[in-house]
Amino acid sequence: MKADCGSLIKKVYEASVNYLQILDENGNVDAQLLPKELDDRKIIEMYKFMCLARAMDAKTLSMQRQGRAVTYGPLVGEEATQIGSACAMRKNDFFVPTFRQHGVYIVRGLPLDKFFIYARGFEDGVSKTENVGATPEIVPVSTQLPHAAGIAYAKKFKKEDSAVITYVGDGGTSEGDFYETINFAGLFKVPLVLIIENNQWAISVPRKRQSAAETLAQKAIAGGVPCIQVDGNDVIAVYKATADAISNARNGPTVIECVTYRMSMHTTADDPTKYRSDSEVEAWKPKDPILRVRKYLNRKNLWNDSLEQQMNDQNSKLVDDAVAKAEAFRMDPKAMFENVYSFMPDVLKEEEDEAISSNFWQ
Ligand SMILES: Cc1ncc(C[n+]2csc(CCOP(=O)(O)OP(=O)(O)O)c2C)c(N)n1
Ligand SMILES: [Mg+2]
Repeated sequence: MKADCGSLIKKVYEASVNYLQILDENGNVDAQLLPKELDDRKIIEMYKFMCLARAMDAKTLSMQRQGRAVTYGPLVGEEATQIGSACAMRKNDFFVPTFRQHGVYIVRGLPLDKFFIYARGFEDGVSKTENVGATPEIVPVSTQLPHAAGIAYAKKFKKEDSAVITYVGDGGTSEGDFYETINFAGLFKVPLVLIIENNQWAISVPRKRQSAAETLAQKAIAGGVPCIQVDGNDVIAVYKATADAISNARNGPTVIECVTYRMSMHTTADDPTKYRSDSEVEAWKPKDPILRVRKYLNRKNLWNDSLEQQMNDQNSKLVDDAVAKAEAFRMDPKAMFENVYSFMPDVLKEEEDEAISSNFWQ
């Protein structure tokens, strides 16, 4: 698109955005684009992680409805974006999430019971995320991005062989923090991979009402940052785009827009039937990220109903055991008074004493 300024004297810049899909809705793979390291074993592993993420998600939602978990942002429909990118990360890479990338944590090795402790509303669940190379989940939209760029800058400064992988929603790309991050990352060539998890909605605001940009990826171009748009429901394409960006991170940042769909509500505090049509949701169902991998594996005789049943049983047990452990967790009431002030004001000390002496926590 060009601004109308009469006769064009000379063109000073031109750009385009590539789109990557490797595994289509019918389970067909473009063999030429399939990364060599993604053998059958690795694809099955990604499939299992996606199914575990979905099982964990469904459990959390039902716990929230029973009053056993706090407000929760589901990930269903976005498994390929989360698991594909997480599986491309190396142990020494670092992950900076929003409030929705629960699936990435599982791949990074956060114990499942920790996830459910967090889902119950206790920060202990994400208090030691540095052990899995991550920051805790955060809710203020896009504020994680400058932090991620700063961490990436530190990694470059210390000459660490490590990339920082951060996430933002489609709505989050409208925030000033997003543009400032792009500018900083491009200028200082920090090892940052910024993944836009474009699930088409920012609560009740559709993608088209958020930006006139044809793609969200192209927002990177003005900051001199390479970008790509990917089928975010294709776990193989997301894996490849992320792995490529990580291997290029020592030269600078990349922005990856993953085009996916939020199949459920924004959070448990939201009712999407008030603002979006059932037909839109139905239209995305055939593009399901899990279904297409199952089609691919079935066709290659790598999967069948009995393996599926076995996996589902295992996932139910993993999730149920983790929930039991999380529900047995008792919070130390002191924890909520820590890390607030550098010294404890008298009024807070009184509240702490009262909290500790009450029976509420037993
Ligand atoms: C700075 C800020 N503004 C507003 C909100 C309220 N809020 C929470 S999530 C959200 C929408 C985010 O949409 P998107 O970035 O697309 O991410 P998604 O929820 O779809 O994953 C908003 C407006 C907030 N948490 N922080
Ligand atoms: Mg969104």
